[in-house]
Amino acid sequence: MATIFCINGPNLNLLGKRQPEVYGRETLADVEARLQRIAGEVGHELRCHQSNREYEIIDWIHEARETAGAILINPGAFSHTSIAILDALNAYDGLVFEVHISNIHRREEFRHHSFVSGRAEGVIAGFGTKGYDFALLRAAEIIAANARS
Ligand code: DHK
Repeated sequence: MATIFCINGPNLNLLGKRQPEVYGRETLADVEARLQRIAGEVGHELRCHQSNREYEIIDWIHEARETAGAILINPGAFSHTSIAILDALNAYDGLVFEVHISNIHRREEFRHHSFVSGRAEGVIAGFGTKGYDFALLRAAEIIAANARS
């Protein structure tokens, strides 16, 4: 059994309430409950965090260095600005999956580039909150394959 972190960045605490036409009507609690169920089914421990503060996200990535086999991360707007989050992920040896609820490539140009993408094993955008499920299942698949080899 591995530990997997799910880290959500700024404004994702308002999921379900802000711009539902972009981010949907599910709350973060709804999404995290579903992810916990999926993690249980595939036999992993999931730890979910959300913060509007860049340093807290960095601290959780540092904590993952000692404890987690994979990080699922939606850095929110920090995707487009934060070299510090990229540096923290570069100091982490496990799997990284980047999730965006919306299709950032169909939105404003400033959302098209993410500093995190070059570090991630996989990037998912535009699948709504289902993107977290896919990222979690893919992380579990790679963890299982690595354990076999
Ligand atoms: C979430 C945000 O808060 C935005 O700042 C990003 C991302 C897109 C998402 O689609 O989940 O640009």
